[in-house]
Amino acid sequence: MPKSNPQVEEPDEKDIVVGDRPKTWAAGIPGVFHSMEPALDHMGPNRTRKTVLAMNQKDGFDCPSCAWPDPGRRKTFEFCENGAKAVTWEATPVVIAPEFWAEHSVSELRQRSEYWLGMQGRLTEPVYKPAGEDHYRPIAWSEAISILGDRLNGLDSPDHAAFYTSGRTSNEAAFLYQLFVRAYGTNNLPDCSNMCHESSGWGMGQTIGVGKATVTFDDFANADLIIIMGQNPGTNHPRMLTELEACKENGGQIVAVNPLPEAGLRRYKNPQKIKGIIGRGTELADQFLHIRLGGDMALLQAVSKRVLDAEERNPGKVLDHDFLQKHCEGLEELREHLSHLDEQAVLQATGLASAQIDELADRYMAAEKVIITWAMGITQQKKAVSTIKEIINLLLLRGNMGKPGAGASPIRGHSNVQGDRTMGIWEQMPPAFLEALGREFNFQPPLEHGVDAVETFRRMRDGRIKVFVALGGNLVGAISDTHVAEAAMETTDLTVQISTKLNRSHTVVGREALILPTMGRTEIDIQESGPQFVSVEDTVCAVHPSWGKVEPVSHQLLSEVAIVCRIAREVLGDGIGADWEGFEKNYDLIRDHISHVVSGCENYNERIRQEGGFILAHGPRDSRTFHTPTGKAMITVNELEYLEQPPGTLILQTLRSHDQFNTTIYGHNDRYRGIKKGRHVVFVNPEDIAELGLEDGQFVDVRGTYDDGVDRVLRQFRVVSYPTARGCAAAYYPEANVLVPLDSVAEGSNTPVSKAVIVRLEPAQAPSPADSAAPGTTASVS
Ligand SMILES: Nc1nc2c(c(=O)[nH]1)N[C@H]1C(S)=C(S)[C@@H](COP(=O)(O)OP(=O)(O)OC[C@H]3O[C@@H](n4cnc5c(=O)[nH]c(N)nc54)[C@H](O)[C@@H]3O)O[C@H]1N2
Ligand SMILES: Nc1nc2c(c(=O)[nH]1)N[C@H]1C(S)=C(S)[C@@H](COP(=O)(O)OP(=O)(O)OC[C@H]3O[C@@H](n4cnc5c(=O)[nH]c(N)nc54)[C@H](O)[C@@H]3O)O[C@H]1N2
Ligand code: SF4
Ligand SMILES: [Mo]
Repeated sequence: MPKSNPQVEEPDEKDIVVGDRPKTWAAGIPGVFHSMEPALDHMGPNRTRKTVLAMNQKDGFDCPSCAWPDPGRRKTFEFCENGAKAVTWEATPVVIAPEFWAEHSVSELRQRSEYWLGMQGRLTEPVYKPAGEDHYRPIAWSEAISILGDRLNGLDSPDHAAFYTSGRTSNEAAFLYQLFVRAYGTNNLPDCSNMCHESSGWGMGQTIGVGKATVTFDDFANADLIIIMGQNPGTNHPRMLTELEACKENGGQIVAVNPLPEAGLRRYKNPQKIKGIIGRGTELADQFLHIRLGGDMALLQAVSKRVLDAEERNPGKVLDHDFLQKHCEGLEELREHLSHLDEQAVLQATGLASAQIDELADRYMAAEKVIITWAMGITQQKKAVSTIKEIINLLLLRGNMGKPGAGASPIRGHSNVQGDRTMGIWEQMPPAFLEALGREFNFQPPLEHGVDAVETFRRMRDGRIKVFVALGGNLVGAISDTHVAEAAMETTDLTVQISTKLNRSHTVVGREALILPTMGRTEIDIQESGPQFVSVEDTVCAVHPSWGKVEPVSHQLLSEVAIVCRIAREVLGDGIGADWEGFEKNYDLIRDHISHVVSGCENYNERIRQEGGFILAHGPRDSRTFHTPTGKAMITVNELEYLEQPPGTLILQTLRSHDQFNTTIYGHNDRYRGIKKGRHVVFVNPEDIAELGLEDGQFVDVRGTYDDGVDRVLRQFRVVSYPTARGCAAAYYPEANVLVPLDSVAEGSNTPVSKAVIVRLEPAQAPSPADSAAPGTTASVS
């Protein structure tokens, strides 16, 4: 039964408790116990049982949190602590009551934190904020859809609208959404991937022809060596630890490359095993490289150089000549380029010692099957695309691609972000896809590329985007340069959010605004032809069905598919050959079209119903086939560049705590890093604290140094002495987004550089009245 808004208490940041830091192990009993607490609090045992037992099971729903895959053989509990948090956050019976909208103005909601907004419960009815008013009010679905249709059809050009997607959206909804947007006339389809693994897509696409992992689930347990770069699996992909443990048990080794000694990279207490419950668990990392932020490109080049030098000393013994000759090109150019690599520059860039790099190179050369995994520590850097190309270089040298236990593995974030791309959510889909789409639905899709996430805000700023529609997510909360982005969003005429719960993007709006509430993945979706399932793709290209299991929290909710169909009918009428009414009634009809349009998804309805779904074909992984212009994998030459750091500054990365999913804040603890009851902290190496004349626990203002006339400051953050690499610092996203300039983006992918902001720490000053914009993120634009 629905319950209404709880009294939500927010901690006073002054009461932060800083305990042991960091923890030396992840998961185990406290992890599982901790995972059950919020569920039992809100949902009661029945709903908890229905959700938790169905999660990641073959006849259940896909965990809506991260994109880590499921094993072929499932256990009774196939989830982790953070999966449980995501599911209970969504399946909560707490709902926003109709009176809420009269009680709270938009300006007042804007003063609330993400935590408070999310804790208000599920959205259940469409609401509308008319121009000139400061309150949303409930309206009928038909009225909401007709307002949106009217505004879209009233624009001078379809390119004056942008249509965002976040990565929880199902394949079916994503496919229809991009079809609608293209039939409406634009490729303006920014998505969360633009801020996430976009750099991986480019780095891999340009070298091996596919932007997706070249490994399968089973490869992790069978690798001789897994190198984990710029990723914190203990928090962000927790069940990956089980596969890392399996790798160790099979005699494999693990190397972690990270400026922070993250708990999940050190030791793992597997809650499904006795030794994880009462023992010390499994030591994970055999080698830990405490790298300086942004130093990975230099490290990779230095390892490749050592591999090439070893080959020179032992001709024929080190490189995989057969593989290189048959499948790659560019080896000589790389050899020539790296022969000039400046070791001093490498040491400066990485903060490492030569002996540490030697050790990594020796491990790499001793292993026959190597996987390199990575996430945001690599992709959100200025040189991200080149760094990923260097990962590919290193793997290719010894043929670590297209064989069991080896490969390149970007680990995706949102549970279906990869599937959404497969379905055409991209502002730059290739002509072959657009042609197939046009043929199937009898229209001419626009060919000109659309805007990505950063470009959306630039165009808003210039008055060129007037209507903004979001299928999930929280774009103003997630994008860089909060204040610049929010000011841009407020120039629009209409903002529309299709959401499960409230977040900051519902409070920073255009002249008019709509919120359209939607069902989540945990909920049973019944349409005219009967119960429906949707499908998703995980980080290793496994596509499978997802069946909701609990009663929807309100009968007024529509599924994402239904919402997209109704908008499309309103805007397009019978304009293209698409049966929008039929799609809403029976999702099989959508999948029939997916079969015809999306390459690799032939016979989709049949294959998705096979037990466990199916794995998408992948040239490099399956047959060492490379869809590049030359038909070979490209070994590339990339000019080394690393961060210059003026004296007195630190390089700041923005990252996730253990109690959040992106902009969703579940709680205020970061257990593995020893932080309780607060988020306004900046982690700094003790030697840097001393050198800067600061003290552990002191309050500081964190000031960006980017020189474009905007003063970017985070006020009143507490310095926490922490073993991060020298010269580096860390603070939580999304609060620290105020410091990341909109124009500071990765070369070639346009992804915000969220992991390398040059900052100064100054003793804290009292906040000024101009600092009122985002709660908890007092910063000002001058
Ligand atoms: N519980 C939970 N799970 C999640 C999410 C969540 O918010 N919460 N988010 C999901 C999403 S969308 C994504 S994209 C993933 C994100 O997963 P991660 O990429 O693991 O997330 P971050 O917290 O951004 O952590 C970045 C890691 O990279 C390291 N790092 C930063 N800069 C560098 C660098 O220059 N070099 C190296 N070698 N390391 C560096 C940081 O110290 C940190 O350990 O997680 C997904 N899963
Ligand atoms: N500084 C900094 N900025 C970053 C990052 C960083 O590391 N540092 N990381 C970047 C990354 S990797 C990413 S992926 C982006 C994330 O950007 P987004 O994907 O835009 O943000 P989320 O916080 O995941 O979105 C959460 C909201 O989605 C809605 N939602 C949840 N489930 C559903 C659903 O099933 N359907 C619908 N329609 N809505 C739903 C809820 O309203 C919820 O409030 O942020 C990026 N921003
Ligand atoms: S590892 Fe990721 S997908 Fe798997 S249960 Fe945990 S949060 Fe969910
Ligand atoms: Mo992400």
